[in-house]
Amino acid sequence: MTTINPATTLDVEGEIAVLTLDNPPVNALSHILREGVAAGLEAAAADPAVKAIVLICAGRTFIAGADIKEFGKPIAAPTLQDLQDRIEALDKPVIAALHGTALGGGLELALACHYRIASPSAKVGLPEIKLGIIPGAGGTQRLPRLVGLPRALDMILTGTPVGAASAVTLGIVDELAAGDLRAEALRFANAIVTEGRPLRRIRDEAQRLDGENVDAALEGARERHGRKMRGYESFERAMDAVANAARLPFDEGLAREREIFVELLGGTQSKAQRYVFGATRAVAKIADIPADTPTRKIGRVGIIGAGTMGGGIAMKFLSAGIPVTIIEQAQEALDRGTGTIAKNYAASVRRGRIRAEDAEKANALLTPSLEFDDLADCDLIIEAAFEEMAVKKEIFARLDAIARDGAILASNTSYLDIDEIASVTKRPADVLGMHFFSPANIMKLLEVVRGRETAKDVIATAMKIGRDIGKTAVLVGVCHGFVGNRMLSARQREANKLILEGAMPWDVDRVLTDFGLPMGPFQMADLAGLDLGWNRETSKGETIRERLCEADRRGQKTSAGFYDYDENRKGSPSAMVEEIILIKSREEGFERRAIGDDEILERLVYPMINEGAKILDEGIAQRASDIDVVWINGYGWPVYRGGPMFTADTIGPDVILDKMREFEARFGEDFAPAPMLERIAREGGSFTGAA
Ligand code: 3H9
Repeated sequence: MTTINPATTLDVEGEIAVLTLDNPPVNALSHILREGVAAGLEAAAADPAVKAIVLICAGRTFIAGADIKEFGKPIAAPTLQDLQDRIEALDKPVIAALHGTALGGGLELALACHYRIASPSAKVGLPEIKLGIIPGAGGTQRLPRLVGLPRALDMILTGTPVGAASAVTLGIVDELAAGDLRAEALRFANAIVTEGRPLRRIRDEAQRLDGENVDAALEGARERHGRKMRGYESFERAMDAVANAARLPFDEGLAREREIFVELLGGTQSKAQRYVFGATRAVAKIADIPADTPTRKIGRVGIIGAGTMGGGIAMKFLSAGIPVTIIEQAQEALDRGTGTIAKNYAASVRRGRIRAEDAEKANALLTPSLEFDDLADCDLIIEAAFEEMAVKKEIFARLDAIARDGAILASNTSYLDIDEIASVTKRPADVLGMHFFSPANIMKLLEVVRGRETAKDVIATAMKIGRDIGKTAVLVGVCHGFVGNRMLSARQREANKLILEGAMPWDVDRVLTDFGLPMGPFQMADLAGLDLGWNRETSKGETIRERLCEADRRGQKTSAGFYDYDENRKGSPSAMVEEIILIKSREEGFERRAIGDDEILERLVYPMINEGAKILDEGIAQRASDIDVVWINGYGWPVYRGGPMFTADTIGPDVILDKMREFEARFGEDFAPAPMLERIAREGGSFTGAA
């Protein structure tokens, strides 16, 4: 065995040279690896005894792509394209042996090889679009030559990898390895040599694209993926690049791809998306709780409350194979809750999202009960009852009496003080918040709320179990509304003022959806129901919302709220709502004025950023990027804008500060700048250090 460099070794077995790459954790194509591949290829090419070369990786995966950490820096030779050129110029076959995830530049390198063999569990894909770029090493040109335009568009526009078996069917991979990958790759390489198989160069295989209807393929892809990718610059650019595979000779298509790649890589969207990639991984790291902190075993979960929230939370655990005891106070509510869970699973089976036997397995793990005492054997108990402190306190006092020693007691409260809830127990170290977002079986975000006395292993366990059930868990501190809802309140306050001053709900919502959010505050309110916490008997009709409820406009469920809804739940502006707003405006003494889109956006977003600065200053969030992860995963902040704090950095903290001061002079203390915003603006710094 020859060591080529710390990341590369070369072995010759009979007539086959095996080049093994080892660059943990994911074999990213860093400079050291590129150098190793170049030198290894050269040595194998020069050795007359070698008839074929196998390219294989050590560790958990084949090359997972270019090294994201090298982006934005000058790329030192040899480049990935240099390596591909060398492989394609060789007169000995090169076989890529794939396992784990062969992604991005990793798959592109494999596509420049003459043959590919893969472990059955391997996945291959071009996920560049998720980083706001397109494949930059021939992926948009070689993949369509193998699989045709529609399929290549699907893979490149969604970034979703395909499994090895599909990759064989599609022609991306030549063979599945029946056993040990290295041994199988050697066998395959020997067969290629013995049979004298040709040196396949995908770049020369244009026949698949002959006669493809390019426009129809693009139109189809736009229909399938366009809505989800609204606002992403990389989408149309990726379509262009792939279309070039059919429209231009290989080298011209490759050159265009490169131009587009470089342009996108230098843009704000890609910067934001790459920042989010890092931010999403950073949330797991907690300053005073090392990664190796022991966690508690969670064998059974208890859930108090079988409403929409409790049921959704239960489904996440059941789907992960964790038994759940769910309790309610009345049989009817319990039946309704378990019925909804069963119905949701049935719908997922119908839509092909899960297999029938998995749904059955999940349903079988659910134990419904009316007995509080049945929670006694649970390791984690999540309270998802009515959002009122007295109710929570009563429940936690009862839990304290029956829960087993070491059980974790969590509240799903969205606003309330965890320390106050914990204070009614004799075990505040075992108490914390686990704030799920509705619908809990779908939304990715989980805010893990750390109380004053919460034990470190309790936090570590909650963060881990969150990840185990597929959530993005973010650690936050105690305050009214934690990170997400506290910032949302700042936005809501301004939205309510804007409609009194002169805007209409649909103006406000449109500005935010144009910005890239899935919906605005009034659409969101209609969806959640305007009567949350409203009571007809005690309603004083003081707010617009109360007046809408009194008019039985209680949101989407009554087909009327801030909007009128048709049978497809499509909302349209309502003359009645306009009237109600105009009356209320007059009563409050507002002289209505035209409010421009810029002002609407600044009035909604800047106070959120200001609140984010306070949250950071108070240590409620560990880092600015955690706030961004909350907003992306809990509220649909567009990834291509990187979250509110990254957005703040792209606008410029000084610009935001000036505007806040102007608004403060015009509209009062709601706009008083946070000390941290002032400090960062003064120092010319940034919140995230990444924009
Ligand atoms: C590209 O290839 C461009 C080309 O077309 C053109 C070039 C000219 N680089 O996710 P994990 C780190 S674009 C550097 O927790 P998992 C990651 O930050 C690239 N580092 O593990 C983390 O570090 P830390 C196209 C990377 O098992 C650690 O590895 N490729 C890279 O859950 C573990 O990661 C992609 O977009 C990278 N490329 O998932 C693939 N990838 O421990 C991106 C990961 O310090 N990667 N790291 O936080 C992934 O999708 C997942 O990481 C993967 C493993 C599925 C591979």
